[in-house]
Amino acid sequence: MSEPEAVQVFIGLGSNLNDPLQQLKNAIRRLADIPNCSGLKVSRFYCSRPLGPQNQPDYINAVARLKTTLEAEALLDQLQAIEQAQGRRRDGERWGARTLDLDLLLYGEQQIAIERLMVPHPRLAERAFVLYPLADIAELDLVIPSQGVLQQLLGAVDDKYLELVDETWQSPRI
Ligand code: A4P
Ligand code: MG
Repeated sequence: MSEPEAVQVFIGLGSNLNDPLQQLKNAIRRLADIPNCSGLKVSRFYCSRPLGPQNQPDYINAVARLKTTLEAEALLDQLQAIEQAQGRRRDGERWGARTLDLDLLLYGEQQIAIERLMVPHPRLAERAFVLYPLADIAELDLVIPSQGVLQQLLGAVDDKYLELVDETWQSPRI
């Protein structure tokens, strides 16, 4: 039987608790260990003002790219296990502070709308802290199904509260 073809996926990383930059670096190492994945590529790190409740620290955000033969839900299971391993608690207010949030932003060009998984991530196009790191590692003509083309979305988003983190860390290669 032939091998299933690998799909290019993009994952959004965010943290604003317990040393956010280190949280992201630890998460990237764990992403590199997910089975049936290759081609890890990681954006630069960005500091962003919280979207949602303002009484929480600023976030560090980044985006990672993987190629995987895992189904989308199996990949989400892996992402949620990494969130758990890094002390993520889900009893806070909506959009409240978190040690680690991993969002499956894009799974190839597939659109998925089930209760536990909406892909593309529904709020991707409005978020500079997603679009800018995505543009570090994706082609600008990347199509985001039902939302548009990356370059156009970048041109329309408000980037006032986004800053690049000065960082020379080398992410693992797989
Ligand atoms: N879920 C559905 N679709 C997805 C997907 N594409 N990827 C479900 C991951 N999970 C998805 O998520 C709630 C449920 O969404 C999960 O059970 C999953 O099955 P969660 O991680 O428990 O909660 P959440 O992240 O607080 O919810 P939500 O509404 O997804 O929030 P967002 O959109 O992730 O936003 N400000 C800055 N500056 N930077 C940030 O990174 N992040 C958020 C969270 C708010 N403000 C922020 C940032
Ligand atoms: Mg989330």
